[in-house]
Amino acid sequence: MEPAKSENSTDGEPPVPGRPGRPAPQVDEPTDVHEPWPPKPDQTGPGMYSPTGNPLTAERGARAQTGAYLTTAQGLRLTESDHSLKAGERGPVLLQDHHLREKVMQFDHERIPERVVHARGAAAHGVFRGYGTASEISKAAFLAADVETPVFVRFSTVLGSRGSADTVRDTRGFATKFYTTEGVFDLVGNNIPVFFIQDAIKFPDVIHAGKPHPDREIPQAQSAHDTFWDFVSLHTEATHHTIWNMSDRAIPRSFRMMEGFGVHTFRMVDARGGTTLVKFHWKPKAGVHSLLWEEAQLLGGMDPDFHRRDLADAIEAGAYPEWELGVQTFPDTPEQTFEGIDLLDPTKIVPEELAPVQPIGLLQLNANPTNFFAETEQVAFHPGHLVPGIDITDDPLLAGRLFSYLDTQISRLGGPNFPQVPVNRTHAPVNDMQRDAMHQTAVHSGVAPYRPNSLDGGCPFLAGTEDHGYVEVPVPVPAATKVREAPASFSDHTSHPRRFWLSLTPTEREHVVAAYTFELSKCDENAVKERNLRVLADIDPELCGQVAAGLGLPAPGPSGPLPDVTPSPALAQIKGSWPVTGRVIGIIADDGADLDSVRTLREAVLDGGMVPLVVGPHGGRLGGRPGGGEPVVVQRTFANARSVEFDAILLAGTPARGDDAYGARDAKAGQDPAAADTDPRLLPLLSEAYRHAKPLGGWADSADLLAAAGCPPHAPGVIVGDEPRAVLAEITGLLRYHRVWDRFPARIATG
Ligand code: HDE
Repeated sequence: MEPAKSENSTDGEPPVPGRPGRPAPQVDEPTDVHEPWPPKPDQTGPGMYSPTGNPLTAERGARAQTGAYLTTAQGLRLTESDHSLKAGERGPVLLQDHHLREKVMQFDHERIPERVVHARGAAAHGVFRGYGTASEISKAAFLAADVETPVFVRFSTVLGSRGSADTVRDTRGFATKFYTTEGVFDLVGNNIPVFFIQDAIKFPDVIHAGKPHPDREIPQAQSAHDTFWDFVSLHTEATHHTIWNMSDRAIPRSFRMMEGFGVHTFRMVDARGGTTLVKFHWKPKAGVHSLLWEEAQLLGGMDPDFHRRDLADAIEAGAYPEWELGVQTFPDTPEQTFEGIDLLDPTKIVPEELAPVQPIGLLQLNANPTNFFAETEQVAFHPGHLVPGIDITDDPLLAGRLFSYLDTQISRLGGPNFPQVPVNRTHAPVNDMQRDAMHQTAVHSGVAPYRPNSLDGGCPFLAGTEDHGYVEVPVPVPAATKVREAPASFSDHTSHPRRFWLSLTPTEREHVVAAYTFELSKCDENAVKERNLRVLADIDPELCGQVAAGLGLPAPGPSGPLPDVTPSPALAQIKGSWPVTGRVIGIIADDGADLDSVRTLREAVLDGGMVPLVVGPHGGRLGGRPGGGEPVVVQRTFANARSVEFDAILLAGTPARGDDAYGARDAKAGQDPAAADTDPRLLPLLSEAYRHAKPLGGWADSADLLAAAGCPPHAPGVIVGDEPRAVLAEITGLLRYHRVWDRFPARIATG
């Protein structure tokens, strides 16, 4: 039935400037007033997901937006929604206003408890394709060659609340839900391969120490405070994870440029029942890259959603992020050690040089969530969601997690029926005989939800292994006495952090020193600083000495001989060259620039799989004068752009000075006279990018502006040429190394 003429189409009604979820209007505002749109396909209910991750089919009967009219939750069409029902225009509001009560009641309960850890996150749908290389060691169906499995991946920070900034120094969560044909498999990992503690019973302690202080609830999303450093210095098994957190790994450039790790050792089971111990690794195709600390801090203020935006923008632009899943494999011996490293200790790694990571499949993220709450917030991961071919080990940290992740959903998602939330639903058939409970949405039929039964013909039936039934590996449990103790190997807390330190390049080590110095300087208690220096002294005297110097405290000596370890070059980040897909290029131009070349360049950047952002002196469009060719749309202005948004910056000449532009005069005060002919708002933008070792390029008369900003045209990574495409080609070549590392000549990476 055609909807009746809407109130929106009444003459004199204010114009409707486009609607959420509709294509942006192609005309300048105000837009034409129009009839209500029919519902979009994805407004008919929570969707299932196709192997490519896109919302595909609507579930019949699911309740969501299913009509053009505004209704109550009961489907009653409403004629008015802006005023409460009152006894006269100025009279009291009537309790009988069912619409007001329903609307406010729903609103009062819109929030659910945020996750106790990993509250802040961003997610995407995608697809995983098995290479088949794992099939010799695991019978998991989704690992077989060319099998495509839909996935949902959520990235997160650990300590901050839901509204905290993305670029804080913290571990990042990397949790993947594989909707396999044999049930859901969750790989709930982090971007750091080790953890602070070896036993789950310490988890509340480490998190209480890291979270804001309970009296004032500050600081937010930080480890730079007394309680964190108090705990980690008293509990030195945290040292390895802590040094990773003080490295650049804890301030990633992008979720797309992080490694992921399963942390614990898992057990794979082949079709004949043979077992292999494995550690999972996600390797980003874009390489592992980080922000500089100053960038991370600036972004925390100017774009607290930087990582969330980056992920969504890249996917929307078609620059789909990819990771290879790999495994390190170890023989499943009774000792469960490899080259002397205890595989059950989650504070230890096995260097890749000793056990190479073998690729077993490819993950691609290719669709953004349709609704943040329904998907990203309500997704519930659990390390105990396993499939045939993958089993757990006796890592005591993992054991506690197997309890925690189910338990936490009871208060977070309000009961045990969270597997029915669309994003949590398995794509395999479910016949579980679970019934009732809060938020039950299924209508189960039959009278015999128990086993054995005869009334339902004995159905559902138990599966054999040949029917993909899950069988725990019959691992022998040694005769033992109950104790609250850890094995002796768990007490080595220094050799692995020392290996990490020794494996970094000089530039990365300098960042580690700066991070420790910054964080410890934020502690008020001298005793806490001094105890941490003693921990550092047992890792490396140089590290300890430099941090102590920064704190203005004496450097203690090591408590004993330093462990003799071999560095693992695989741990360093500054090495190799990488694809530039999804990198963001700022193009600075003004109305007088050669806009044809700006347009050509924009296209070239897009063709290279990167994202161009035109930065102009004002919003709207550049050019558009008669005979001046097509105008160019501006995405950022000189007043609102900061260098931290860009991986590289290009200049289409030197923009004219905007004396009368907003803010220009203030910014100019105190500038070098050499800068007099340039727009002063660009100087900090360029000098900041230069300081952060980003490639800078330009053509036309851009050398003037670069020089004024302190970026000499012949300095490393500053490219000035005549032909924009040639300049772009050189800049792209530099971007493959992430930064122009030569700008730190004293600290050039040797690793
Ligand atoms: Fe978690 N962790 N964790 N964790 N964890 C949670 O589960 C917990 C640990 C990790 O995007 C919680 O649903 C305990 C290691 C990620 O939804 C909670 C212990 C690793 C996420 C929980 C650990 C992780 C969580 C909070 C020590 C890396 C976010 C909400 C025994 C291998 C998942 C929730 C998402 C979330 C408990 C240690 C990764 C409370 C008890 C080690 C990526 O259940």
